[in-house]
Amino acid sequence: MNDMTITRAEREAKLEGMGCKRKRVEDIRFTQGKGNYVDDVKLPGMLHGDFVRSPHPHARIKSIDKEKALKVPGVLAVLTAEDLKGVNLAWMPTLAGDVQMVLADGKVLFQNQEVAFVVATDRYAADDGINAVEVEYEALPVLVDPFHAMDADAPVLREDLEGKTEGAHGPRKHHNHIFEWTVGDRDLTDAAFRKAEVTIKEMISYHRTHPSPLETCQCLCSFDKVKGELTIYGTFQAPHVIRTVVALIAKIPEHKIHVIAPDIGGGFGNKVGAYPGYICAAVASIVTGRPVKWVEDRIENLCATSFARDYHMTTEIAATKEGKVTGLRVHVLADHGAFDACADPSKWPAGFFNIVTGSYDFPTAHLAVDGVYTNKAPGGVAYRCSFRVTEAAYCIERAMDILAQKLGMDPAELRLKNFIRQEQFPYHSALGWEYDSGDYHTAMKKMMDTVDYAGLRREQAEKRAAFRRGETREIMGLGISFFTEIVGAGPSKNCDILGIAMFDSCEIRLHPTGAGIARMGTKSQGQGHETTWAQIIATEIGIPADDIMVEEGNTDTAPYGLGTYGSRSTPVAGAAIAMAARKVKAKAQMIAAYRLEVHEDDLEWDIDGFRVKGLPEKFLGMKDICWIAYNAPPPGMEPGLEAVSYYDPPNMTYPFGAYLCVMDIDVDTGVYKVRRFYALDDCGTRINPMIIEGQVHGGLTEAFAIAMGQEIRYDENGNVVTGSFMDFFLPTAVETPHWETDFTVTPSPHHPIGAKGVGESPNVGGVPAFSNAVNDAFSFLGSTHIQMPHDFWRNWQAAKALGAV
Ligand code: MCN
Ligand code: CUM
Repeated sequence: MNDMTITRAEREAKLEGMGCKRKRVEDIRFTQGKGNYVDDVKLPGMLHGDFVRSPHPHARIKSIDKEKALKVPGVLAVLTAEDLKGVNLAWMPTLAGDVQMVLADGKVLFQNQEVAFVVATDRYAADDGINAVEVEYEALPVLVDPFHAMDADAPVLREDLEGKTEGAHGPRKHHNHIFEWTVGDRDLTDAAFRKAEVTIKEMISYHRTHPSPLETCQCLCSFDKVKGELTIYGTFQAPHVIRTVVALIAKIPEHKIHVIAPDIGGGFGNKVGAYPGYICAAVASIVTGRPVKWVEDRIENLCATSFARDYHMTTEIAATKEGKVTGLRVHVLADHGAFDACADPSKWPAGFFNIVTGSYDFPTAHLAVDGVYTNKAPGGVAYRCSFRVTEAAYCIERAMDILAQKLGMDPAELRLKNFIRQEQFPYHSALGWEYDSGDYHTAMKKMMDTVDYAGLRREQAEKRAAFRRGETREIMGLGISFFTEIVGAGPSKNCDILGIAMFDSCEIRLHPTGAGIARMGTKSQGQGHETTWAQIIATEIGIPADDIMVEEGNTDTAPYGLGTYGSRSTPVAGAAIAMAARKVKAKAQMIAAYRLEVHEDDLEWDIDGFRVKGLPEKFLGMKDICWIAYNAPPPGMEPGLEAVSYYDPPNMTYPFGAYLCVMDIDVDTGVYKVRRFYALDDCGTRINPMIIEGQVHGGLTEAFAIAMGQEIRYDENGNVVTGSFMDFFLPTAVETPHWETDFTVTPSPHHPIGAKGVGESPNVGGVPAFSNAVNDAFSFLGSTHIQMPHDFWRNWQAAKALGAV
């Protein structure tokens, strides 16, 4: 019966549904040290594996001598490529259609490459074993600079591809070439450039970097010889995909593989791919008959598992002298390292980089991407990136500022002039996407009003004048970024991973007493899914979020899904949750109609139950309906109340945002200070504003790190020189600026609850804001583009080169 003693608002508040700043339920265990991570899982008889890694970036392996290592107390086995060949696992397929060595086969192609896997009774013995393995190398010429990868005399890196003129994505032009990917209309774009009144051209590099989850990559494999079953605990962002890949390459029936991703201490894309450690631990478990754990250390994580970016983007814009853009031409040189192990949907060798037209109405555009091999670690894409959208946003947002500078126009004004207008949505971009919804002018103006943009520009003009008069050594920069993202891979018509369509799923099962469990194909690594998914269900079916348990990450119980990355969970699984909830609700409505003795159509939904239209006292709450479903369902109806939905989205979602960074730089030291950072995000319907804010804070901090210093750098001999937290910039609370967040709400028209993704937006939008701030600060001294990362030393170098020091 309806509880008439509480108000509608109170009933609604009790649900803690969508829009509520519900506190994160998972934090109860995390803040008490009760999380359960892979390294917390300990199985009887468990062994530990660790890698012998190459000190050389490019060398032939003359010999590997295991003899001494096998005599080290505690060492049980040493695996090399020769051993893996016996089970056909010396090489493994990558998600990008390439193959990758699991253990060095004949030669090594990057520093710290996996050469041998030592298995021992504990980690210390494994480490002693590693030091006792004797490997004889013959150094080969090293290729570091991607711009020389396709030189006629460039060393041959991939001997396994010798003579192969076709790659996974078409013809190869050179022995170090991986693919060329082109999109757009070349002739129309060339014509636009011929007619242009103003053009700009700049080579904009987005340097190589790496995510830094607190928990590194790791797994625990346990093969049960009697049952023929393999259980893998791992830090996996996409557990089902791992299960399918293992079934395909290890030839174990898929139902006999149990993949469990327990709590994950951050992923940021680092845990999408498959790494040699997983294969070696599995093989070692099969060989020894005992569980084998592999846990990376920090240096291994930074140097060997999936890097990010390394895109070198030659960018040209054609425009009228009034500042209307007429064409965009981009050529990308993509450094993929030794193997193309990019984690993209299979058909997209450069991810969704063709979102590079950004938020602007470009009538025509052309894009070409060349992927090349170098002697660097493989990987690509991972790191809060939504498949190269980060690179694309940086490219266009930097280029728009360069164009504004050439036109002598304010960069905000140039953007306002070229935005896709609200009435143009759904908008078809020149490079092939259909943007679902947006209201860019409103967001931009809200940003400009809130920060007093005009006032900041006046202050900057005064500071510049004072600098010229020699009254100050500080310069001021305003960095605008207006980004459009594309997230929610994806519609099966254009997205798959190794042939599996990129849908996602949800199964909701309500119990007799009105509580329930929901299971998804996604896997939270810190995004708070246990909190937010229950909120969607609460609003959809009127059961309080606290009464819904959310479970992810166990392939035996979760419905098949493609996992969490590319901010796809809300756009895809979030939709599946709403659809499954609606199926449950439809059955509940039949039960209510039967109980209330009316036709279903005479019922209306009212917060937490059904009411007979026009008869407010005739009400049946969802909790009661749950009981009835198990106790006395209508005749002919199956008992129980549950549903599953596999959701294939009709389109992706296009969140956007307007960011502004105000920065002061001391030219004599290069020391910068982020005085203010404002971030307005529009991710459509907001499920949990507090979680969104947390996502934005985290993503902005990563963007700050990347733009201002974080880098995986190689010296000219191929040595990694930033392979530990001593040299790799990881901002702490001391360096991190204060974040101001704001929002507008433009729902996605095709998503059941109107929500778009948000997790990656702050990284996508943040990097150009920081870099534009630095570039804007220096622009009045005559510079057009300074490459990232903008650390103190490089800022000082820039000031010196411009004659300011
Ligand atoms: N959300 C919301 N309302 C919206 C959109 C999202 O309340 N309109 C909430 C969601 O319910 C979810 C969170 O925000 O709890 C992030 O949702 P979404 O944008 O769909 O992104 P995913 O859940 O798919 O997470 C992936 C994204 C990626 S790709 C990286 S990389 C990243 C990120 O999330 N890695 C993270 N944020 C991270 N945050 C933490 N703590 N740890 C990581 O490893
Ligand atoms: Cu590319 S980082 Mo996130 O997609 O897991």
